[in-house]
Parts: sequence; structure tokens; C-alpha cells
Amino acid sequence: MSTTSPYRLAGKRLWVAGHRGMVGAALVRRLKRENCEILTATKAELDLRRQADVEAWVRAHRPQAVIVAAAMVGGIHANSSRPAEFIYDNLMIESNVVHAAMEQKVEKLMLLGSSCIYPRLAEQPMTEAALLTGPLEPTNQWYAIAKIAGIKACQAYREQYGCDFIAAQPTNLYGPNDKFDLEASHVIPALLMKAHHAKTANLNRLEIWGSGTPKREFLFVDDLADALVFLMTRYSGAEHVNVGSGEEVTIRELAETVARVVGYRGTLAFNASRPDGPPRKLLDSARINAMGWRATTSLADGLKVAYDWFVANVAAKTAAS
Ligand code: GFB
Repeated sequence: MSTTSPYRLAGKRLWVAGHRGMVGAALVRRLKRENCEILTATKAELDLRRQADVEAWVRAHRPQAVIVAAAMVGGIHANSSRPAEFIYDNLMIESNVVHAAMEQKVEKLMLLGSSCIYPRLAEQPMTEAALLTGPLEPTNQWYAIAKIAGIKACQAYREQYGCDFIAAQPTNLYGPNDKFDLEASHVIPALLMKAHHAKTANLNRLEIWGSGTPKREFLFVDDLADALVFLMTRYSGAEHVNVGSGEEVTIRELAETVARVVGYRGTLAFNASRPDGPPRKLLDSARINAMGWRATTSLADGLKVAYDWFVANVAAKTAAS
């Protein structure tokens, strides 16, 4: 692994693809400290699934650096019920951006993986070397295959064209600008919404999908943004790099913490007819830790920020409409 040749962001034109998503918005917040020019395009201005449009946009705006934070994402139910959208949208977005970046001689590009790229029963904690060592979790195999293809594309373009394209591998994320949707979102936004509704409607029952026993590691999205800037400026290597918090909880413990943060005092009702997904997903983040980066936000603190954002930006608007 090479960590040599630091890359300077100051003065560069950096394109954050997907700046309105949870990760992209956190990156834009974090990059304001780097003195670079941030380029963005909304979905209405540029559909990343259309190759000719992406190539024309990159030719016209000439970014020197790119972070691919754009992806079609969702929780366990969205992943298993819309497989074609998950595989098509993500393969197209990654391929189009990576290829256009190569053609326009972008100096540095970073792509993001997902914790579902590792085998369902990979040894825990999962090191970078666990990739492609066993069968995937069926509920999110479509998204996983697309993300693995993106990581492999960075390696292929590095090998054939000498592009400095790297990949970071975040654990399960949460924070401001998350997708809040009871069926389609990940567990944290879903539980924040449900607990808020139960509290405000004085309900005594909060439904939790599955058994409550699966374990997940969660990373606050502003910590991830900090890690991405860290890797962008200090890492240059073919292998993807895990980015986790090291803080692992069961879904039951998560639900209890969410209830405390929201102020919901009723009971938790586990619905076994909903899937658990993989029993455990903990990243081994020893490599980025050894380079000198660590997460700093505790789950309880991050949940409070995410909940306040939800109340101000989602619940308030729903109540007003
Ligand atoms: O966050 P989540 O949807 O995704 O679910 P995964 C995590 C765990 O929380 C599962 C449980 O065991 C769910 O059964 N859970 C409990 C809930 N209550 C709820 C709820 O109300 N909503 C949701 N969504 N879950 C996703 C992948 O896996 O994680 C993606 O599908 C991606 O591909 C992403 O990798 C990071 O951690 O199981």
C-alpha cells in the first residue's frame, strides 16, 4: 500500500458528484476548510446514468479531482424489492464518472463502496482482504455487485491508464440529509421517524424489524467526510480502505438509544416477519487508524444531531403541509 505523494486540494476544482445526498452534503461542509473550488450538478442538470451527458459535463467543467458520492441507496427492504434499479443505476453512475474522469485526465478520484460488499458470513471484523472470499448477503447482493464493480473499475483504470483512482469503504452511515422513509430507508432514519411519531402521537408501541439481534457498526456522516478528505490527500493505492467507527451495537441496543435520544418511553415490538439481513457487519479499520485517522463522534451524540436535523427539516415540513 502506498501512502506517499500527498495530494493537495487547495486551489483545485473538485467535483462532488451527488452533493445533495447525505455523504455529498457532509463532504461539501467538510471541504469548505480545504480552500478548493467545489463543483456540483443537481440531478436535473445532469443525469449521471447518461454517458454522453456525463462526458460533456466533465469536458465543460474540467474538474481536477472527483469524489463519487452519488449512488442509488436504500435500506434492507429497498435493496431486496428494487434489484434492477440498484444494480443498473449504480453501475451506470460509477462507470460513466470513472470513464469520463480518465478521458479528461482527472488527477485524483475517490469512489465509495458499501459494507455489503463483503461476504455475508465474512470473519469479523472484516478486513479489506475479505472482499470476494465468499457468497454475498442475498438482500443486498445487487447493490453489492455494483459497488464491487466500482472498486474494481478504480483498480482497472489505475492499472491500465495509470489513473490515481482510489476507493474508500464506509461502514453503515447516518446523519443529516439521510433518506427518511419508513419502507425505503436504513434502520437509523426509520427508527428516528417511528420513535418521533410514537412520542408525538402518544403511542405505546414502536415496531422494530427482525429479531433485534443483528449487530451493526454505525459511523456519523461528518466523521466519514473527514476520513474521505484524509484519504484523498494522503492515500494512493489500488486497495480500497475501510472506514468505520469501531462502535458496534445490536439493533435492540440501537433502538433503545434512539428511544432515549427521541424521548420515547413506550415498548419495543420486534416483528420477526421482517428480515434481519447479515448477523454482523463490523469493519476492521486498522489500516486507516494506522495512517492516523479515527472517528470522533459517539453514536448517542451523532443520533442527537441526526434527530435534530430530522425534526427541523422533515417533521416540521410534514406537519406544516
Ligand atoms: O439499515 P438496514 O436497512 O440495512 O437494516 P443493512 C439494518 C438492520 O436493522 C436489519 C433492522 O437487521 C433490519 O431488520 N431494522 C429494524 C430495520 N427496524 C428497522 C426499520 O424500521 N427499518 C430498517 N431499514 N431496518 C443495508 C444494505 O443493509 O445497509 C445496503 O441493504 C447497504 O446494501 C447498507 O449496504 C449500508 O445493514 O441490513
